[in-house]
Amino acid sequence: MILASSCIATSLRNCHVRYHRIQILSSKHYYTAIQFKNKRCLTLSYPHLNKASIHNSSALFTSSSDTSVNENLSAKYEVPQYSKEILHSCNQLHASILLPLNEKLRGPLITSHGGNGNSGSANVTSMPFVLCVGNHSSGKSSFINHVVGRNVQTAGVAPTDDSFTVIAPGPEDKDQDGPALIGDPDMGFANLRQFGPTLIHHTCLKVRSNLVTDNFMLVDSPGMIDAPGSSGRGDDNSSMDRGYDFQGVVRWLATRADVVLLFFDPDKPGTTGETLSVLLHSLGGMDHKLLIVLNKADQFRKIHDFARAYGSLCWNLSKVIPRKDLPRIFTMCLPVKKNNILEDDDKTDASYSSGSSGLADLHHTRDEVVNEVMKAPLRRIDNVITGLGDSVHLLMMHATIMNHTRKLYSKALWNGRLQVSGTGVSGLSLTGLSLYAELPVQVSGSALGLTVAGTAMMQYLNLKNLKDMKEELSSDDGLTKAFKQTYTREIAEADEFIASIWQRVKESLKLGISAIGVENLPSVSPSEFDEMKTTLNERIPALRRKASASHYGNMK
Ligand SMILES: Nc1nc2c(ncn2[C@@H]2O[C@H](COP(=O)(O)OP(=O)(O)O)[C@@H](O)[C@H]2O)c(=O)[nH]1
Ligand SMILES: [Mg+2]
Repeated sequence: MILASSCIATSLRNCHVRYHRIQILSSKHYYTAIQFKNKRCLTLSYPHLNKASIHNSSALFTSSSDTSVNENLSAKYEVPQYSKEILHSCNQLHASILLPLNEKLRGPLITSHGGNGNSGSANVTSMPFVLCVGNHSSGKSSFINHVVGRNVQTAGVAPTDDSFTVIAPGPEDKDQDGPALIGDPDMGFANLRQFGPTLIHHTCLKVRSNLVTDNFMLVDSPGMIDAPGSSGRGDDNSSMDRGYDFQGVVRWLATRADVVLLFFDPDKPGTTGETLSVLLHSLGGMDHKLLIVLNKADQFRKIHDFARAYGSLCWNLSKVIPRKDLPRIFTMCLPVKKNNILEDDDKTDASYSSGSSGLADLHHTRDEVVNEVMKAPLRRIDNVITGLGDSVHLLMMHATIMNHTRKLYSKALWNGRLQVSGTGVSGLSLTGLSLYAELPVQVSGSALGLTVAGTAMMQYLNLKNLKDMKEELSSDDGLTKAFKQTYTREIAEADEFIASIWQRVKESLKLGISAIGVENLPSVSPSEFDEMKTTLNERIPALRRKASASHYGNMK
């Protein structure tokens, strides 16, 4: 350890880094805390390092200088040029193909521009970001401080924070309140306005300089808690307990986030109803970017405690994740600081040497989670492409069913018109015939009268029929029927994907149809459908290929 410490110290000195002290946190894996002169701490871990390789540790700092330790860490995750092109293409496709059609059909996509100024996409914030949600006091704020390498958020056992805080890198420290954050047209949070003034006053922006992470933002959220009197089961009322739709806000943020962390802790391993409810209602369908974290695992003193907490968490998760295979739970802990000095090294040797090699594993898992978080900028490319595909699927189903509804209505309309005009024409022909045959004028008069009455009756019945049809077509049952008629094959094959898209589309479809009116539904041209199909079948796969690691490898 002394050897490792002195090697790193020499390396830092050679690179002119001004540090205050170096601590080796674990003897099994080399975890190193460097405290800089400005009191900031940086924890580095080298799980694959052994005593031989530690001699060569200077390689780790080859290009380090006072400012470049942080730069090197984040440069590792810098967004390459090709991904900027992909983001640009996605935004262009979104703006040129999807948004105009979505506007025309009152579709399910968000059209008001809350995105960054030049993206043209409302689903993109100005920078990638990581969302932290979970029980109160589960370590969300501490984790954020750990990742950014600065004490930005206040951490404490009592519920310390009731706001959504966006932590963004910037040239100098600056705090802004909710109205400034949401009013900023370039940040991409403008659409949060829809959740009302209470939410706006419960958000804030903290711009901080010298963060380890300078290419993505982090969003800290109010800790979840079952207030006395609330049902805790996430029904509509408890969702509004905070004065705004908490679950809706989490869903809004999670949809746009590049990584979502859901924190639990040993005290309340999943027993907070609000957390489970958020998992069910707000984080559904986000499995690809959701990491479930059981933090503060260093607090377990006995294996039984751990087993009970882990079992309880799995049991609770299984109630809201209806799958046989539960997602991975990242069991980890954070270095607890006292007087700004990292403290968990003595625990390592004292409490974990006796049989359980736990703490080193917990640290290792924490590093895995940090690694995933650091990949947020790279994940953004995949997320944006996924988001584009998702938007096309939603809009395509919306357009297909709306088109079908329009056709059903216009068929009934023309049938009715034909019947009315048929009645009129045949009545008039009979009248004409009676005149031609020089039948008594009373006969011709009655024929004419019957024609007028019959036509009027037909028209009345026709209008009534159309009115009933309009109501039926825009009702829940009518829309479900239209869905079944248009997606017969997929339903027969029990296509879960199509079923999930339908669940998401049906409410906005109903709203769209009633806003436009069944009689005014616009038609969707074959070329518009073709554009969507080409985007789905050719353009998006091409973007995926471009974004894939192998392609990146080829490009180099
Ligand atoms: N022992 C231990 N304490 C932790 C850990 N993470 C956070 N804490 C402590 O738990 C308390 C609550 O943490 P905080 O970050 O405020 O939780 P939040 O409410 O989820 O933001 C603080 O006193 C932290 O120091 C951990 O991994 N182990
Ligand atoms: Mg907090």
